[in-house]
Amino acid sequence: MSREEFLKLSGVGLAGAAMLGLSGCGSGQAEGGGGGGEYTFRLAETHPEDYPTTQGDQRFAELVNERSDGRITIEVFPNSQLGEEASVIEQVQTGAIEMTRVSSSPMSEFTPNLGVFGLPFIFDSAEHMWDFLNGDDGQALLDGLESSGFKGLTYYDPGARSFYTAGTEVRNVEDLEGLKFRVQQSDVSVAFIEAIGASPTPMDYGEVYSGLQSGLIDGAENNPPSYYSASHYEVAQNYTLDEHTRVPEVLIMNQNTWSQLSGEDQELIQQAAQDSTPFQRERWDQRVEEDMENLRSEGVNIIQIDDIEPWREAVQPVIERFQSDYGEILDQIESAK
Ligand code: GTR
Repeated sequence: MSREEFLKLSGVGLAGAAMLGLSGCGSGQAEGGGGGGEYTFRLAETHPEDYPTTQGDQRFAELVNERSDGRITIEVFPNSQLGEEASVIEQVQTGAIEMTRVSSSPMSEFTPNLGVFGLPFIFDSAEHMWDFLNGDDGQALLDGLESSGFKGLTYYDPGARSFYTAGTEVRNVEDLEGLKFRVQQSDVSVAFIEAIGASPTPMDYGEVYSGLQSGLIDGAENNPPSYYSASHYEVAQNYTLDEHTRVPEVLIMNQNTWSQLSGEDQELIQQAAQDSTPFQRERWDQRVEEDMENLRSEGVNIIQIDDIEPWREAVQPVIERFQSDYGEILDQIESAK
């Protein structure tokens, strides 16, 4: 749903959201734990239980539960049980689901500014990305989610996305030409793949395995934990570590549900979300190491890229194309180096 459609519908949507978000939860004062009503919120997650983002969600839920003395329960639903990301985001926007952890790429269809993260090679390293996200400009982007009906709670580490292919080995940027790649559902992801002369197919994460298996697509791109945990390496054996994007994960909540909480509860939830991020980042780093090892022992053909310069040059047209949309944020990212 676009922002315009959302605003048009919000009269109805928000009333519905209020009922759904807070229904069946009872209310009343609890002792300690900040005081306030009792709530149960659902949090949708794409990944399996042992994946670092899910572990971050779980830590967030535990902290909220502890600090509210059991008044506020967050139920984490892993494995896309509540739907694929694009549909879940829409449901969080209307309030049918209260919370989710998703990638900024599909979020950019709802909050366009987040599309900047789909642009290739804008961060030099994880450190550069975190310096930006933890600074005022990164926080402002998260706060900007409010304009499309979301409360942005915190960022999680997304690692770096790289290409993987079935068949063709990609050693140079020219090797991408003519290949069909699955992309996340966002305009910027589509434009990026077009700019390198390949052909983009936006599709849900849950369909990538069968897309690779059937030959509908030649490849996809993701970080090592996703490539490994979703078993995509079984049907796409070449992994080209070009690390083209770092697309932050975001933990978000329905804005209307958020605005009905007391100030104390808001602070409690906000703080718990922020406090879950260092834990998620630690798990992330461990998991990337483990999964690179797992991929090696599965016999995946891992292709290191020694000189990334030709890749950077090849994607310049897409950076220029989005200059008018993201120029200011790109400058902020540049100055966070
Ligand atoms: C993963 C991300 C997921 C999902 C997936 C995808 O890296 O954690 O939330 O967006 O990529 O490519 O769809």
